[in-house]
Amino acid sequence: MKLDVKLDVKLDVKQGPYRLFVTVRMPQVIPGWPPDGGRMVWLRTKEPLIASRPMSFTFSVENKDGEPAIDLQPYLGMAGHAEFVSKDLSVFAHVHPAGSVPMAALGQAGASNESHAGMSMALASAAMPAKVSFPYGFPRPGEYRIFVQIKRAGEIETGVFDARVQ
Ligand SMILES: [Cu+2]
Repeated sequence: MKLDVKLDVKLDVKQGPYRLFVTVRMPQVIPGWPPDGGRMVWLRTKEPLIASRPMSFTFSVENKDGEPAIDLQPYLGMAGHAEFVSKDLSVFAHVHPAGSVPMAALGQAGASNESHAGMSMALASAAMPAKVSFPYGFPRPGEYRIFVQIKRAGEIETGVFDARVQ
């Protein structure tokens, strides 16, 4: 699905770089998009989110039947990209998953040694995992929004999640 968003914005601002955030509200599931009408789920425990503590944020990508999606692809060389943004926009963190995408998933043939080559062969037929985890620690309490971007079957999918941090 392609979404055309046109903005007509008049700003009375001083010279300098600005960052414009646009929130587009869409239903959780759009028929035909993502490819099979799946969704992204934040796998979080009931534990509260505490500021100044390193945490891991794991998101699961499901197909329309609620099963792990098998069509994930690397997006800009990563399994996913996440932005952690505070409501007052004073915090903006772009985070990548811990660890790296399997070499085979990145399509990097020609490994430098034999064991690597064997591993790549074994992984070549394996799909990207349907879960992606990001390490992050909120700098201070407050309301945050988490944007998670992954690629499925050639389409970029963005999950949006709200977080209240204590
Ligand atoms: Cu990124």
